Parts: sequence; C-alpha cells; structure tokens
Amino acid sequence: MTTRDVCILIPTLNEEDAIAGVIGEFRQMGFSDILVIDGNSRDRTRELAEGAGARVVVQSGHGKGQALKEAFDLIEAEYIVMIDGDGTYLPSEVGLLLDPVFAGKADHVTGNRFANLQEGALTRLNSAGNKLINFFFRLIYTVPLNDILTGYRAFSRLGVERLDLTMAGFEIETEMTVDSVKKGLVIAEVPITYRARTTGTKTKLNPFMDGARIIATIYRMAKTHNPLFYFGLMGFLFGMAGFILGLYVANEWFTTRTEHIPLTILTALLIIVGFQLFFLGILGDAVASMHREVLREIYRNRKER
Ligand SMILES: Nc1nc2c(ncn2[C@@H]2O[C@H](COP(=O)(O)OP(=O)(O)OP(=O)(O)O)[C@@H](O)[C@H]2O)c(=O)[nH]1
Ligand SMILES: [Mg+2]
Repeated sequence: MTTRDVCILIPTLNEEDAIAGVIGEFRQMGFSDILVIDGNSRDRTRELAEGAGARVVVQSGHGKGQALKEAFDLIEAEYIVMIDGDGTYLPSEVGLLLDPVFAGKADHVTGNRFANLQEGALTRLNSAGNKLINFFFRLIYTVPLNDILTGYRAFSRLGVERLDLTMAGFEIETEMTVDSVKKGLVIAEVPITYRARTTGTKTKLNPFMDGARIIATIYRMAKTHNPLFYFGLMGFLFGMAGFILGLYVANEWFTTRTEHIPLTILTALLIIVGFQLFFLGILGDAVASMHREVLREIYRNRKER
C-alpha cells in the first residue's frame, strides 16, 4: 500500500485562497492522484488547482453532497481520502486516517476535530451545534463517535462501494456516518487537528438551516435503524399530549362537573394513537434486528468466499 493507491478528493467552492496550498502539501508527500470536484467556483479555484497538479472536474449539480457522490463514481483508486479545500485540515495528518484502512482494520475512518480544536476554528455556535448533533447521534445509533460531521475521512474500496448516498448538501457527512453504521462497516475514529479558515475564505454553511437539516436527517434515518426511538418518540409526544389534555378534562369534571365531550374523545384518541405508535416501534425493532442478522450473514458468506 503506497500513496499511489490513494485518491485525494477535495470538494471546493470558491476556495482560491487555500486550495493550492492544500494540493501542494499532498503532492510533496508523494500523492499524485488528486481530484478536485468543483461547484462552479466564481473565483480562480479551478485554475489554481490545475496549476498545483490536481485533476479538476466541475460537478453537474449543486451542493457538497452531490459533488462527493459524483466524484465517488469517478474514482477507481483502492483508497479514498476526502478533505475540505479550505485549509482547515492538515494534509500532513493524512497518515493517521490511512493507517487503519491500510491495515485492513477499518473501512471508514473519521478524523475527530475535537481532539485538537484550534482557537477560532469553530464558532461557539458551531461548536455547541456539533456537540448537540453528536450527542443526538450517539443516543439513537449507540456508536461511540465524537465527530460525525468531520470533513476529513478515509475509505477503503469496500467502504465506498457499500455506501448509498443521496443527500445533496451538508447532510452528506451525516449520511456517510449513519449509512456506514447501518451497513455494519467498521468505522474508526482518529484524533486530528482543526484549524481556523485561511483569511479570505468564507464558510458556505448556514448554522441554523444546515444544523436543522442535519438533525432531521439523523432522525429520519433512524426509522430503519432504531425504529423504537423513531416511533417511540412520536408515540411519546402523542401520549403526552393526550395525558395533559386528560388532566385538564378530569380537573374540570372533578372541580366544576363540566363535561368536555369532544375533548374527552380527543384525549382518548391521542393516547390510543400514542400507544399504537409505540407498538409499531417495538414491531419495527424486531424487524430491524432480524434484518441486521440477515445482512451480517450475507456479509460473512461474502467474506468467506
Ligand atoms: N463542489 C462543492 N464543494 C462545496 C460546496 N459547498 C461547499 N463546498 C466545499 O466543501 C468544503 C466544506 O465547506 P465549508 O463551507 O468549509 O463547510 P464546513 O467546513 O462544514 O464549515 P466551516 O466550519 O464554516 O468551515 C469546502 O472545501 C467547500 O469549498 C458545493 O456546493 N460544491
Ligand atoms: Mg470548512
């Protein structure tokens, strides 16, 4: 396994201040297969990337997710490293990410930015948002990862081929992590450094919009992985609404003997629907565990052959 088996994949959108430096460092370390997938930058990103020795492809659609998906289909290398083009990750740390895939110990390696977070790298809002999202992820998927949104990752061929990616925007990192967990790929997390952006480069991420989309993605993808959580949470909300309404109706009856017939019916309905959703969760959970067993068996057979 050498640098020749690796493709360095860099998504860019208006990164003229940082891109040449990132590519240059990888070239110096001996990586020659460098693919920049560009989102129609309006600055000199493409020209500078080519000048620095990368192959540049303009993505056909929009968003970081669409770009990475398109690029994955173009790459034939045995190993893929993806890294942002904004200079916030250190190319010199690529070995940390590649070691576990080279050793065959993992199919997907994520760089944990919180291990060495430099000053100004994440705004307080982004840091809190990241922590919340990671907490929410661990709660649903029960996998001890600390930085699921990291942009510095390495994949083995198997890892890339088994992932089914659909997200166009910044939900792509979430989808990569969650889908890997679902497919039972071995994920390894390694500590990395995260720097502040190079002066001049601008973030494309909207903390509120993208944060909400990411949380929605984590929850939505739980439907098949942790149905008890997915349906249980909905059931709990319905049940709670019914319970609170019920308290009100009962209180009215005991204190003033006022009857609220429609509200009483609504209370009963809410509680029944709540329980039904909860049972749907239990049923879903059984189906999901059986599905996982089948997948594991198929996977084992494939490896033995
Ligand atoms: N091809 C392509 N690249 C994109 C697009 N949007 C962002 N990128 C690149 O994806 C990488 C990550 O984007 P950033 O805006 O830095 O987002 P981030 O790293 O999650 O957020 P920050 O913490 O603010 O840096 C950068 O290299 C961007 O240039 C896009 O629509 N298409
Ligand atoms: Mg960035």
